[in-house]
Amino acid sequence: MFGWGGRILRIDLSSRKYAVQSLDPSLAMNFIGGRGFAIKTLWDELPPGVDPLSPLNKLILAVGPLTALPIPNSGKLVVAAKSPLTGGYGDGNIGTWLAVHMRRAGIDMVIIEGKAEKPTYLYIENRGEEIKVDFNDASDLWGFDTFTTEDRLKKIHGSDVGMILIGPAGERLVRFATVVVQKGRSGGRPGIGAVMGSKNLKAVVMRGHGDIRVADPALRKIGVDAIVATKSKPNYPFWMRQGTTSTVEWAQEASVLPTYNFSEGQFDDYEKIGGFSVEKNKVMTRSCPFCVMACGHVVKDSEGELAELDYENIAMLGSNLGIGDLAKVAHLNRIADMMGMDTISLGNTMAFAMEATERGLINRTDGIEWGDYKKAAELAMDIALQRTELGKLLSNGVRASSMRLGQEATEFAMHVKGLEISAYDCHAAPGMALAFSTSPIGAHHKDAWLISWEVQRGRFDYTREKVEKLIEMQDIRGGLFETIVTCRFPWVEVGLELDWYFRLFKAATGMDMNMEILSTINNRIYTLIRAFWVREYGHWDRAYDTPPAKWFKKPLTKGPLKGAMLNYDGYQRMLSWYYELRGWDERGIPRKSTLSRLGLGYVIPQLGRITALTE
Ligand code: PTT
Repeated sequence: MFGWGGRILRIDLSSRKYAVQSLDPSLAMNFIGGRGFAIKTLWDELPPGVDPLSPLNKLILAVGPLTALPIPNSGKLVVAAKSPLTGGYGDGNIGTWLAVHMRRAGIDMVIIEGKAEKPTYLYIENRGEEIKVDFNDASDLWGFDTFTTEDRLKKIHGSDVGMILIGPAGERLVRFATVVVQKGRSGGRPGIGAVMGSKNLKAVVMRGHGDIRVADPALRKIGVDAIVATKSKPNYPFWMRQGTTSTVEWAQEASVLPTYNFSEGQFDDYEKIGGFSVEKNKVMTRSCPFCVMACGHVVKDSEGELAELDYENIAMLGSNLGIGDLAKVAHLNRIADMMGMDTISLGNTMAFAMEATERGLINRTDGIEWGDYKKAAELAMDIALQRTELGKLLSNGVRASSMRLGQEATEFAMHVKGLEISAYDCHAAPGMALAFSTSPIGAHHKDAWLISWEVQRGRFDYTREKVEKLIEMQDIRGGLFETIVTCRFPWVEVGLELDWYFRLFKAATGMDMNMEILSTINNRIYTLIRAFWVREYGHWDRAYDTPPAKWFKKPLTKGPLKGAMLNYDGYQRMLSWYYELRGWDERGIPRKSTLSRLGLGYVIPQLGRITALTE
């Protein structure tokens, strides 16, 4: 089989044993790779209702058939597990040399199970067909931040290895701890770093040797042509100047820049933290392996140290907290990277604490005021290290924190399914609100960035057309980029045509790919992920697919869209269309007929035990 390495590496940390298994070709045909492999494995292998922080949870590292090939931006890896933040399916897509080394070693997926007796890091290397895994003592690394840990591991194993690792937040089971590498690549928003921490696993380091076999040697030429095409796109030069950070100015103009815990869509000091400010202060850029569109813009933070910024980080740690100073925002970003925490969730939880303080739900001495940067920096460290009661509380994320503070707090806890919302205010964007609410991991924008299309096409409409567009986007982002496992930026940011990916897929695997195939595969993946959520929650409710009360009840008070808020009935109408188009019933549970049609008949007995399934 061309395109895939054909091997799965299974590692048991409890017994310190490992085994190499053959990749089942039907897994590749039906699920392609990356997220598809992850959900199939988690569905098949996790005991239903398992505690995500127990040894029974599994950490999945999965590449896809286009990962690490000589094509635009291919150095990506899917990291997945049952999420300790949401209790459902969780994944992230991180740029790392580990992805490249997995491909060189002919490994499509690593499944890590059990729990090491003491802090451990894995060193994996292949010699031809043989794969060797060393279980190394990580006691000396435990407690160190991600930057120091990376430097130390490189000193031991050489700077050309691939790795992912966790910081103190992952070790201390912060529910939104991520895996980090390259001093600014961070992945696995739904607490994949905490899953590593719960397994006493500090890092996975790999060196792979070998060639990646493809069906057609013409792939190299198509790949180079695709790189040239990417670089020739009209907005490529501007992208290289500002990357995602130019979204600050766009979001301000469109009134969607999250401000004061998603209460407003505009921020008075937006220019100070915008793309032009980043451009002016930039000292270098950083990127993932094989990237031609470096998106990590590095500036000096308020302490004079280097910190990498993206739009999400700026908005969530800047305007959403009322902080209008780029160097200060960069410092908060640096803390998150070093501790190994997700910036989006960190910004959300701190904004939640600010609003709770304002409303008197947290007393002012313990709490934090809008824009208080000094306290925000202390609080960020406190969340990572859990030194105070407030730090401990917030380390569980906004859903759990709000439930402790009472009903009023749940109305301004900005999450869907427990995952904190990423950086787009949806008071006047029902389509984007639906995108957040139907994202397979909780409120992340990665599966559908509908907002710019929606702003252009009529943001106050609640139409079926919007839902159809959302599904198309989810099928491309989820079905293609999360399964072939390459970066979506060439397509979404500079407009590299999808056809390039279909041609590359054919050259790598010998198999056809088009929108129709893609849509079936993504429907299969989305439906299996939905079945997983229903199984793990033990029931389902439309409320889980509905955004927070604030956007329905508390209108924008400033700017050109003053007075705007979401309409509940209109939103629910769109949600019903969404379910219908996915083949799920009115409760959001996959229909029996859909499961059978997608080849997921094996799901029916388990789901049927939880609830009566609709035909
Ligand atoms: C992603 C999420 C994002 S999405 C951002 S900024 W973005 C935040 N970045 C963080 C960071 O930095 N430090 C930190 N401590 N936490 C952070 N949390 C946030 O994490 C990222 C790029 C980006 S930058 C995006 S959109 C694209 N995402 C892709 C994706 O999801 N799939 C895909 N096939 N291609 C993608 N390409 C782009 O990659 P998560 P990364 Mg990330 C400092 O992982 O869990 O999905 O969270 O992985 O290597 O940093 O690449 O404006």
